Amino acid sequence: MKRCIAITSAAMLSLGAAIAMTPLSEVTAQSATEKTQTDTVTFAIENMTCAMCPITVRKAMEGVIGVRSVKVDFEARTATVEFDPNATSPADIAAASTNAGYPAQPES
Ligand SMILES: [Cu+2]
Repeated sequence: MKRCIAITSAAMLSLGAAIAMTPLSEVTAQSATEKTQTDTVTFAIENMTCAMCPITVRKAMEGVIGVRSVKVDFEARTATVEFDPNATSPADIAAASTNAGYPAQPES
């Protein structure tokens, strides 16, 4: 089973530092259910000035078909979005927030 270990290591490396903190169980669950794929992207959000702004951003992003969950961090000025990559894209999600008055940029 040396081969399996090598493949796993390569996959882990390619995931990069940002996703390295993801619990292994979550990664396994995602690859096991490829048909219901979920991507997670964090967006930098501009113009959030008060506690109500994150709610507007969240509602705008949740209105995009394919978006599964939105977590807005007011302090960090970010929104972390889980979505079905077969139904929508980071560009569409960013556009929804931008159209609501909060320009969003996917972070890489
Ligand atoms: Cu506000």
